[in-house]
Order: sequence, then structure tokens, then C-alpha cells
Amino acid sequence: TVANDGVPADEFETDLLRNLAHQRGTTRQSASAQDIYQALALTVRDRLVDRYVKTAATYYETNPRFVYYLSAEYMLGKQLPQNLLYSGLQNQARDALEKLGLDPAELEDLDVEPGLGNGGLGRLAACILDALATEDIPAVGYGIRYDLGIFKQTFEDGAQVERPDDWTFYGNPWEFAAPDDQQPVGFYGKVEDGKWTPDEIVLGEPSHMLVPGYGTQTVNLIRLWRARASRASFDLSRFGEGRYGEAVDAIVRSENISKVLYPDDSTELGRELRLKQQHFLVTCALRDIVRRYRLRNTGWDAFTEKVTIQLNDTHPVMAVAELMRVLLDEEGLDWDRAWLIVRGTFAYTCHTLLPEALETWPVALVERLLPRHMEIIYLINFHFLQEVEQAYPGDTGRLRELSIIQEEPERRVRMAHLAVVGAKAVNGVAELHSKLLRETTLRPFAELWPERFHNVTNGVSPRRFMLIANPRLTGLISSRLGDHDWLRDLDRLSELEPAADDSAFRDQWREVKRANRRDLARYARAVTGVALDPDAMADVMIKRFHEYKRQLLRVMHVITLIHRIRRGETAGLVPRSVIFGGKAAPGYYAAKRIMRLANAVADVVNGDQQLSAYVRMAFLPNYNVSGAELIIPAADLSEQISLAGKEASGTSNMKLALNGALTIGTLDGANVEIRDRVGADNFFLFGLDAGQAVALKQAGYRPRSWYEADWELRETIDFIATIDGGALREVADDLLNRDEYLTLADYRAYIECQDEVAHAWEDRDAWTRMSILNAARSGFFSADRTVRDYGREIWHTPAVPEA
Ligand code: 26Y
Repeated sequence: TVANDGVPADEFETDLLRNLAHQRGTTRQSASAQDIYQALALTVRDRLVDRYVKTAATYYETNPRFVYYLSAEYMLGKQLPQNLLYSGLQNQARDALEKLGLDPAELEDLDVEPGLGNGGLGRLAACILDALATEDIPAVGYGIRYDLGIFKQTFEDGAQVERPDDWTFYGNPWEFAAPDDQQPVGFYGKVEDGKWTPDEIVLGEPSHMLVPGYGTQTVNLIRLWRARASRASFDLSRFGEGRYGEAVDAIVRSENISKVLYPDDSTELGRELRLKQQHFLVTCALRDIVRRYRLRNTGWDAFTEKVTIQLNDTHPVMAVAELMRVLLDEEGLDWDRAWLIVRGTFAYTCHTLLPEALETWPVALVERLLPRHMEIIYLINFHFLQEVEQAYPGDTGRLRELSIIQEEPERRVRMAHLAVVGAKAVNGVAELHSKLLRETTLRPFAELWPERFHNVTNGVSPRRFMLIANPRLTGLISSRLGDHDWLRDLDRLSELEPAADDSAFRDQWREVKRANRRDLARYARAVTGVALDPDAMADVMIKRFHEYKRQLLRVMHVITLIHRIRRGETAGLVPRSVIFGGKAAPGYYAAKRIMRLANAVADVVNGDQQLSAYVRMAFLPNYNVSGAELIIPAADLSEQISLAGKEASGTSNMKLALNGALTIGTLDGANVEIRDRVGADNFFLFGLDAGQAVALKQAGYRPRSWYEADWELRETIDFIATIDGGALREVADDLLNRDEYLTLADYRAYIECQDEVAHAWEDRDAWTRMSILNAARSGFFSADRTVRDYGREIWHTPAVPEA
């Protein structure tokens, strides 16, 4: 059950008014909405701090093993609704606000979500922190407090326009800054006798936010670092000469390190500032980890027993070299001892299969920016290659493919190799992904050290994506299961299975979906002007825009429908709301072209009565965690249509299945496991599998022959070539000449599968049954289970509940 602090409403009201006075310096009469919001947030925060203090005391007392999660990204979502719920203050707050004549929804609008991530990887980090606290596992998340989060997306003439996300403009009531705890971070300079003298020092200033667990007293922390100029960098001589601008330049340069999140979810090659960000995060985090270790331990013997550091992709992998540097240069340990500690501390999660997304840094850049780290990486590589030579005597091919240094066409540091060499465990994020990592991307490493490789299938927070996002469905499920406890024990969703055969329950389930679609329609109308029909099937594709994810295939189905409707072939069609959400990297031209196409096709269908009887299309701008919370509960159909072998896992697939959407998808990422669990009969499978996709490419794929062989496909591509007076002809040309992601090869299978979907939707009762079974059988995809898997296989962390 929800923990309830048992605070009477008038006490909450007193605290709120006190915070309004003492923290905002204002009165009820002259308070702005922002004042009230901030006072409310502080009132909730105060209660969580009390819990945090107790958690910290328990941890201090028991001196447990900690998980330190290092991630360049966190997509936390709004804090107010979550913290109200987790603190058990929801009712008191509602009553107090009502008494004061205030509207909770209006105040929630003022709560800004910290968009400190790009997509799946960033949101996964947030789900994992939520689950760690919920499972009572001692943990701290480390990240960067970007001034500007992921850009805000709008559309102008159908094209994406990016605007800065100044998320702390009015101040962030959820964080505690500690400017007295700044850590120096060095850059550039020279190395003499293994001692590094940096040329530039930037300060890392931490601030922390509280990460409460659900249904437990545990409150953990996330510690985010921002860059501050050291006083030395304020160049007084220039200032004295009246050259104020130049004096300020150095400050700006330092503080730029945490200025902005890189808005790319695939490689942004060789950007010096990005490498600076990574080194900055890693240095600050390690300094903090060592400080915390020393609170209760002396010497280094217990370090690997007390500390485990999870690296979220390669972004924080410089930590391997930095910890070596600290142990060798600052602590005076010898190489072998230091290396044993490092190798016993880190674990690495890989989130991709695309070779082009594996980070590498030019040796020349690392040498210049981090000269001592470069030396250490060479030494690590030297020792490692000796080990390889022993395992494969005389095999220079092995040495070349395993080496941390890539030689051709330019010398580069392969961060994934450094990660595997420096970690005790490596994991992929879904069964298929982990298997393909072992067989392809990291194959030589898996052959050398098979025992180091694991799978930990991703999961999502049931609190964020069911309880908070979908209170109607959560209420219905709780009424059936008899309590709320399933939100901490998601396997209990299986108890819903019998309800799939209960027609009264199905009616209620369908009513919930309809009410959620109605909410979504209201929102879509407000932001796009498109009027969706709440009775139409909500057919949803929400994820970053990427060619491999094949939003284009989704649009091609809509174009096919356009032609069929115009020809009068409407038998078997069902009304659909085709909903898109997602951002494209600002420099990703091909993805942006596909967005423009989606918007152009939306204009065609929405502006035509005959067409919009069957299809309406809304591209909801600025998809983020809050957008997900609105769209997912309404969804009937979940589009998971990436080319097989490209999507490491996917997580919207899990969120949607848990909320009763049926999946139309390929055998990619976690789709495979979703289908295994919900049953093949309750999942719309189509398309090439990963092996077939590779084979087709190897055999010499000619998209044009697919175009020639299928007249309906031809009509679809010709439509793309001519829409808007040929403005998007490049999309069609690219499909015909390249089609890197085999869209044409999967087109026919996809269309036929969508026909089956429409047919299934016509038997609404059978559909509802499948919908219930999808939710009932998806409990595995809780992030709590993910965290337990990490705990068992990799971290070996016992839970430390409050005494
Ligand atoms: C190198 C830098 C530009 C970069 C920045 C962000 C590279 C990658 C990323 C983000 C990657 C990402 O979000 N990957 C996704 O991670 C999810 C969680 O594991 C997976 O579900 C999803 O398949 C994968 O694409």
C-alpha cells in the first residue's frame, strides 16, 4: 500500500503556508502561481528529506555494498506527481489546496520535467534508479546537470524546429546544490614521470535530488554535476586592462561543459566538448565515490566489496582510466593491485548493435585533452594484448581486432573495448541483443572471456507508466487484484488472466481505454488542431526518429490506405488514429525528411472527409516523458517495426504492452521476449528476422526489384515522390537506390499484417481479451525485475531496508 505519513491536512496546509512565507518570502494574497507551486514542491520535499535522513543513517550504520550508476543521461519525468504519490501526501495536498482555493492540475503544469536525456537510454537510467530505491538497494546515480536539456520540438510547415529547453528558468525546487563541495577537474597540460599537471582546472559543483522508492521508506540520491569556473580562470590581468570580454571568456569556456545535452542518440563524432563532458562526469563521480567509501572504510582492501559501478553505455567509460590514475598517481598503488581493483569495480551495459554507434575518440584528441589518461590506456592495452598473445600465440589478426586502439584509417580509442577490458561484467539489454553482441559486435571478446558476458533484459517503472500515467487502469487492476501491492511485484499481474474471460471486466477495461483516448484526443486537438475520434483505434508509434526504427514504413502503410480508400476498397478497414511522437537529432537530415513526410501525409488525410472517416493522423510535438504518460494509456496498437537486428531492446514496447496495447512488430530487441510471454496469438508478427535481414543484404539487395514486383508498393513510392510538388522526392529516391533498412522488403508483410490487425479490431471483445492478456503477461518487464537481475548476476547487492 501507499505509505501514508499520516499528516493531517491542516498540518500540510500550515507547512505550505510556512514555506510560502519563509522560502518564497511572500503572502497568500500576493503569491504568484509559481510561488505556490514552489512552496508546494518544498513542502513535499521536506517530508522526503526526513525519510532520506533515515535512509542515510541506516546505510551509515550497516556500511553496505553500494551500486553507483554512472550515466550521461537521465530522463526523470515530472517530480511533483511522483513525489506526492511516493510520500503518501497526495490526499493531504489535495485537501489543503482545495481549502486554499487552488487547482492541483494548474500547479502540476508548472512542474517542469528535467529532460536530461535523449531517449531510451536516459529513461532507462531513471527507471533503474526508481527500481533500486523501491528494492531498498543502496545506490547513487551520477550524472550531469545540463543547463539546457533535450531541445523543445515544434513544427513549422511540417519541419522540426528546435528551441532551447531552459528547464531551470524559474529555479528547480527539487534539488539541493552544494557549492561548498566543488571538485577540481583537470584538462590539457603535460605529464612528467607519470605525474599530470593540467593546464586548465574546472570545478564540478554537485547538486542532488531525492529518489524515493515506492511503498518503502528508502530514499536514495541522484547527484548531478555542473561546471563552474575556478577563480583562477577569471583572468584578472585582462580585467585590469579593461578587457572585460576576454576575462569573461575563460569563465564561459569552463561553464560550457555542462551547458547543453548533446541531442544525438547515435554517434556525434569526435566532439571535444563531449569528451570533456564525459571526463568531467567521471572525475566528479569517482571523487565522490571514494569520499563516500572512506566515510566507513580505510585502505583499499574492501573497495571492490563495497563499491560496484555500473557504466551506462560507453559515455562514462573514461572512468576506467580515471580510477587507475587515482589509484596509481594519487594513492601510490602499484599497477597490478590497482588493476585488480578496477577490474573488480566496473560493469558495463551496452545499448546498441550498430557499429557506427560504438564510441571512439581520436588518439590525438585524448592525448591533448587527457595526456595521463592516454598513457594509462596505452598501458592497459599493453598488458591486455600480452594476455591475448598468450591465448592466441602469433595471431596478429586477433590482436588487431581486440586492441583498445584502432589503427586504421586513423588512430582512435575504442571505448567499448576499454569497457570490456576494464569491467568484471558486460551485458546487453535484451536476450536477442545480448546474443548478437556475443556473436557479432563483441564476438572476439566473448570468445576470449565468455564468462564475462550476461544478459539483463530492460524493464520500465510500473509506477511511472501505470500508476502515474494510467490511474484508471491501475484502479481497475487494483480492484480486481484486491490491493495496490502488485505495483511493487509486477508478476502479480498474472492474477488478471482469468479476468480476460469475464465479460463485465472486459467492458470496464474497454471503458478505461476509451476514456484515455478521449483525454488524448482533447490534448491532440489543443496542440495540433487535429480532431481524433475517441472510438477509433489508437495506433501509436512513439520513439526517437531513426531510419532503422522505420517510421517511414508506418507512413507507407497510411499512404497505402489513402489509395485503397480513394479506390473505394474500404471493406475490412477500421477507423484509426495514427499517432506519432518523437524527436530527430537536429543534424539528422534523413530522419527530418521522414518527419516532413509524416506531417505532409497527415495534412492529406486530416483535410479530406472521405479519408478521415478511416484515418486521422496526429504528430504530437515535443514527445517527452509527460507526453508518454498521456499517449501510452490510450494506445490500442503499439508499432515496434524496426529492422530486425537493429533495435537493442526498445522500452516503449514494454510500456505499451503493460497498458494493454497489442504489438505489431518484428522479431527485434525485446519484442521477441514480449511475444514469448504474451503468446504468439496475442501479438502481430511480421517481417524478416535478424538472420534473414543479414542474408538478404549479403545476397545483394536491390530495392528497385521489389518496387517493380509490387504495384501497390509502386503506387506508394510514387506518391512520396510527388507529394507537395515533389518536395520529398529524396525520400523515394533513397528507398529505390539504397533502402539501407530493407523497408521495401518488409512492406508487403507489414501491410498484410496491418490488414489482420484491422480484422482483429472488428471483434472488439476478442481484442479486449488480448489486450488484458498483454497486460497480465507483461509483469516481467518491470524495472524492479531488471534491478533484481543485475543484483543477482552482476552487483551481488543485498537489500538494506530501513530498520
Ligand atoms: C554517443 C552519443 C551521441 C550517444 C548518446 C545517446 C549515443 C547513444 C545514445 C542513446 C542511445 C539509446 O537511447 N539507446 C537505446 O537504449 C535503450 C535502453 O537500453 C534501448 O531500449 C534502445 O533499443 C536503444 O536504442
